[in-house]
Amino acid sequence: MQRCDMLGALSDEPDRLTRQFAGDSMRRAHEQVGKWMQEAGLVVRNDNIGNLRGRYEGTTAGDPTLLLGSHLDSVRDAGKYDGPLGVVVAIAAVQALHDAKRRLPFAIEVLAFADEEGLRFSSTYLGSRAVAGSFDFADLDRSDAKGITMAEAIRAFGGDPARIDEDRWRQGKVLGYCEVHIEQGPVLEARGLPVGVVTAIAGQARYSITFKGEAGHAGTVPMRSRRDALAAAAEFVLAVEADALSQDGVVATVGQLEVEPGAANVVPGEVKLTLDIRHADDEIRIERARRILERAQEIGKRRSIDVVTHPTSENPSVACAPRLVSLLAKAIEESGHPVLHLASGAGHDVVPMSAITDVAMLFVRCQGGISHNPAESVEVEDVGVSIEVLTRFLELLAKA
Ligand code: HGY
Ligand code: MN
Ligand code: MN
Repeated sequence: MQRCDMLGALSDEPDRLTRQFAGDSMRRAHEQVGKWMQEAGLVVRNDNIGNLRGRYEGTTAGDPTLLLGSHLDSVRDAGKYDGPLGVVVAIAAVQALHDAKRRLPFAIEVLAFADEEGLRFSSTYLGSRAVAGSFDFADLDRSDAKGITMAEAIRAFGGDPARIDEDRWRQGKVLGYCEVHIEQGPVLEARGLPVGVVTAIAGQARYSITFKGEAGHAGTVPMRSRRDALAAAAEFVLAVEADALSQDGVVATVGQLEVEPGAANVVPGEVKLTLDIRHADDEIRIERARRILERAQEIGKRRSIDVVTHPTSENPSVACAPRLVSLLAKAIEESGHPVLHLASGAGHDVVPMSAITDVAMLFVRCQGGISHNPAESVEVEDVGVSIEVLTRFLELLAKA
């Protein structure tokens, strides 16, 4: 808990927790987590994209590897457990082996991923994509809000964009990737359970949509002849909400909206907004996205507003591996807790990692299901259960 508090104080902004990819606070987080990794007997290295990796060898060289970890980057004004909890719990499980001078019949690599949230470059999973070999090199040309390209940011951080391909996993057989993460939802709390096993991760697609109207004088342009970009965007935001409410299991969010020129006495000429749409079933998600984007065009046409849609990321839904899910479930039973299987609406680094290995997740109860919000919180007892379950999971895997 103290470690999450310490990481929660490492921010790019003075009065709230925002830790972006390849920024100064990420560098300080690496220094801190690197120390904890070394104390736990992990051999630490930074890779080219900016992940922090710690390796704990197995009994025999050439043993397969179990991957653990989560992400160290955050959203804006974040809670302090989304990501870091999974990293510190993984380190704690290895620390227990190290303290007992024990090695397992597999190596363990703890991956502290560089960019799960995509805050800085509207990307997703930069760090885990680099490890999984699905990094999109075109992303290196993306610029952040200050006009710094991803390639420049990586170099400034001490990484090397030209060698990201070397981050791809090449160290032999992988037994799986298992991530501990707060649930970020209300289910465990509603059921009175400390932890749960994840069955699948919902697919998600994100878009940047621009509404181009005509700026004008707020006092003189008659209402009927306006091409008000914000009025069109506002109608769209409500249409998104209505459409998502009409289909079970769909969640759709307009999280960012920028108005230009943004003056009280100017009819808005242009609005740029984001759309995030998700569903456990990819077919349904794709169909809803098509309908919602069609609505944007309809609204634009009726209001003589140009609507330009630009997909920024898309990730399919991913099923966790039954073999690992049942080992996690057994570990929970052995810890004396009922087993609940639940799906994840939130995306996680297991999504790209599922391309190279079996994946599994252990969810930890969080108060009110609140996340992506500084009020995010967990109980120390539940964190204790998650460390015990992960430790038992390692033992079960060693015997499997
Ligand atoms: O948005 C998500 O699902 C994750 O927190 N990046
Ligand atoms: Mn997360
Ligand atoms: Mn998150």
